[in-house]
Amino acid sequence: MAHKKRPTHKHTGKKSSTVPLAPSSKPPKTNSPVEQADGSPKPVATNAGPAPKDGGVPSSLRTYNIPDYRLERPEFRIVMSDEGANLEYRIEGDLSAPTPPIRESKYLSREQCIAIYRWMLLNRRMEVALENLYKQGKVVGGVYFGLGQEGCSCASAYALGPDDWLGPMIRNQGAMLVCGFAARDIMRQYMAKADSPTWGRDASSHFGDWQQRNVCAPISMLGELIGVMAGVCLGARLQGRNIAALTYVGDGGQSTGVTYESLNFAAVQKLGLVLIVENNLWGYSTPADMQFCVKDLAERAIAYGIPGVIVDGTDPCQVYDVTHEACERARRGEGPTLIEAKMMRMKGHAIHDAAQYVPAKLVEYWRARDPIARLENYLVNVKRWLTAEDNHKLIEGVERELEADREAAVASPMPDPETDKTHQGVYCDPACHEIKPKYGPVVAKGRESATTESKKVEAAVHLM
Ligand SMILES: Cc1ncc(C[n+]2csc(CCOP(=O)(O)OP(=O)(O)O)c2C)c(N)n1
Ligand SMILES: [Mg+2]
Repeated sequence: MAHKKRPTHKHTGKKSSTVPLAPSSKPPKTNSPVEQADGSPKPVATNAGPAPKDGGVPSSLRTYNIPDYRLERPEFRIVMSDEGANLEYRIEGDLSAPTPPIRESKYLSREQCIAIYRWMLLNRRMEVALENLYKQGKVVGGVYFGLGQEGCSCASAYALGPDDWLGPMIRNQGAMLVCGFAARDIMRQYMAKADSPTWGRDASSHFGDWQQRNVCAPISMLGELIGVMAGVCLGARLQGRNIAALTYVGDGGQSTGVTYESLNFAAVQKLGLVLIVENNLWGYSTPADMQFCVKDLAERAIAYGIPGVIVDGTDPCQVYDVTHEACERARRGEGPTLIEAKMMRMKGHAIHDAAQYVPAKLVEYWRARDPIARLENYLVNVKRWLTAEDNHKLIEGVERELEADREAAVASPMPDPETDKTHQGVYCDPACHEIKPKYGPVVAKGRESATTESKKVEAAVHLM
């Protein structure tokens, strides 16, 4: 595996809030009735129960709030009509609302916003290139896309610090770019080339880099990566450090048993897991409305006893701000956060799926909320942080980089099983590499009592 040091994203010194997930900056003007007078989001009240006759809250009923940063709250449902060959999904509700603006970030500087925009562009253009490579017969297996989800993927990874970890899933190729993989690494991987991150042994997204970039490989069994990332946090904790570990699960995958077990474990142990539930409205061809009964998946946080928050997954500023605050919480040792990012998967499940089951009106609605077009408009026309000419140059730069990477990846050799003696091993053996703690000697430490004297013990835990 080619190792490259994990890039770090310098913060501009804009201070973070110590109150987790409570926005204070003035958002852009909007007609949307989703804000309170001070500009903070009107929380979603859940589990309120019937109001008592005198207007007070009865002591037996509890009320929970989930902050919701979105600047619009679309109200529609995807319902199934008919059956068999006539099965059809249709929309019930209103899809006529105008596209909301980008919410002003509390933390991101001009340079950082532009950097995220560039990552998103690279993410998208790389996936277009991958689609073409597939059509040219150069890809071994399928291709997965994060179209429409680039803002969520790139802006969340951008919030990670140098000691934090990433556990990407299939829609998070953008996050892998942000965390130091090059487009050519991802392209080589899809083409199963000899110099791909797994030397041609896997032909899609199952690769990471635990040595340099702090990236755990995706796990196809949905939800399983959450426990691994909780384990990474626990490993770091045993070495005396609280870190943030960011991972993702879909609206479908979040229903798995292991998601519950892992998040509950992280909550109880106060591990720095940052879980983004990518609610992209579809799990394969099943609409989210047919997968669960809660209105918002962030509500699930209540049952774990951790903070939950809703963001517009097509607004990178919202995604960055909540992920940044969740990471800070994690690094302070305050435990996990569940972030629900609402958006739509704008292609089929993978390249083989034409997604004809998705109602055209829904595609139109979300296309108007394209994260790249909106951020571009925000940077060029709203903030005037990029001139049209600079934007043009930036796009050209991305295209040049991508073309060079595409050419390099195509020119890479295929593996030769006969002659490749170095990379035959599928499993690690003791001679393969040394497994050692990353942050320091393992210390046994009481979770709650920082005053308990730490006891140094032999490194008994094999991390990763
Ligand atoms: C435990 C488990 N069950 C089923 C699958 C098969 N599977 C792979 S992707 C997928 C749909 C996932 O939908 P979602 O979690 O919403 O993620 P999205 O593809 O929308 O990003 C399914 C059912 C799996 N990989 N793992
Ligand atoms: Mg989904």
